[in-house]
Amino acid sequence: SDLRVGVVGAGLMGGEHVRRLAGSIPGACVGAVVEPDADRAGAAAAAAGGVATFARIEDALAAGALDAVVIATPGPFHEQTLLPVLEAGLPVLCEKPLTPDPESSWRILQAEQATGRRLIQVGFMRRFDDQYARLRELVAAGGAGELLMLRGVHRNPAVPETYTQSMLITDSVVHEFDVLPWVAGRDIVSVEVVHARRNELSPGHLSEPVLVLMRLADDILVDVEMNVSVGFGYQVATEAVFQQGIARIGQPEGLQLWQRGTFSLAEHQSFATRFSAAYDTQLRAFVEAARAGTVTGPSAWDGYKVAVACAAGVVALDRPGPVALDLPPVPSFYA
Ligand code: ISE
Repeated sequence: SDLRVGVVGAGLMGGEHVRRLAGSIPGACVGAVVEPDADRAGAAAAAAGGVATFARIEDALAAGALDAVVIATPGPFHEQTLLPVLEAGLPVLCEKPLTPDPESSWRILQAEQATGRRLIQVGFMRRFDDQYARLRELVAAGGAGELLMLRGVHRNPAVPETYTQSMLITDSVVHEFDVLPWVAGRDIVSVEVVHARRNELSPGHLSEPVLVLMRLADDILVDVEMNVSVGFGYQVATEAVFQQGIARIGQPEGLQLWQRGTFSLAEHQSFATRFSAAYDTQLRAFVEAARAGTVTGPSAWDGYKVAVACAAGVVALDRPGPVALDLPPVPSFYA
C-alpha cells in the first residue's frame, strides 16, 4: 500500500509537496495535512482529495495516520516538528534549512542518533538537479583537470517585505553552502561577504546585492552573486573553472523567440519551475528509500554543516574579511 506522507505546513512549499504526493509520485499519498491555520489546512487537504487535517504534528502521530513526514514550515519551526517525528521513528524530508542555527541543528543530530538510525533527509533539492549532478561527476572524474574555482549567480526577481538581511544567507545562499561543497567534494573553510553598490530598487531594509566568497579545502575559491531584486526572472547558474577547461550549468533554456528585430530566450520566474524536476526526483528518492526502510540524500550532518556556514555568513554580512568555520569532527554515525 502507499506510503502515507504527512505534510507539515501548508504554505507555498507545502502546497508543492502536496501536489506532487497526490499526483505524480509513485507509491505515496498524502496521509494528512498538519497546519494550524484552518483555511490553509482545508485548502491543502482538498487538493489532496480530502485527507485529514491536524493542527499539531503530535496529534497526527497519535492518530497513527502517517508512515513518513515532509516538513515545509518556516525554518524556525522545524525543530518542534522534527523532535516528535524522530521520537516516533518516522523518516522525514525536512525543507531547508534543517534549523536556523548550529545549536538547534546539533540538538537534532543528538536526537537522530538516539533513535539508532538515520531518519532525516534535508531538502537541499539542488543535489537532485541533473546538471549539478553532472558537474559533480566531472569534478570527481577529473576530466578537465583539477577544480580551481566555482563561480555562481543566485538571482531572484524580488522578495517580500518579510525577507530580512540575514535571510540573504540563511534562506538563499544556504543552497550554495550545501550544493557547491558537494559539487567540489570539499568542505567550506571560511566565508566572506562583500557588498556591492546598493540596488535602490530593493526593499529599504536590505543592503544587496552581495558577493559571497567561500574558501573550500584545497584552496578552491567560490564566489556567489546573491541578488534578490533583479526583476526579470529567477536565475541560478554556476561556472566551474578547471585547470584545463570551463564548465557551465544553469544557462537559460526556455522558449527561443525571434520577433520585431530581436532574439529572446524565456527565463524562469521562480524556483518552482527552475527546480521542478529536482523537486520531483528528490521526493521520489525520499519515498523510495522510506518504502525500503532507509533514508537517502543530504543528511542531518549536511544540514548541521550548512547551519555552521550560515552562522559564519551572517557574521560576515557586517564584518569585513573572511570568517573561519569551526566544525567539530563528523560523528561516526554520519561518517
Ligand atoms: C527561497 O526560500 C528558496 O529556497 C529559493 O530557492 C531561493 O532562490 C530564494 O532566494 C529563497 O528565498
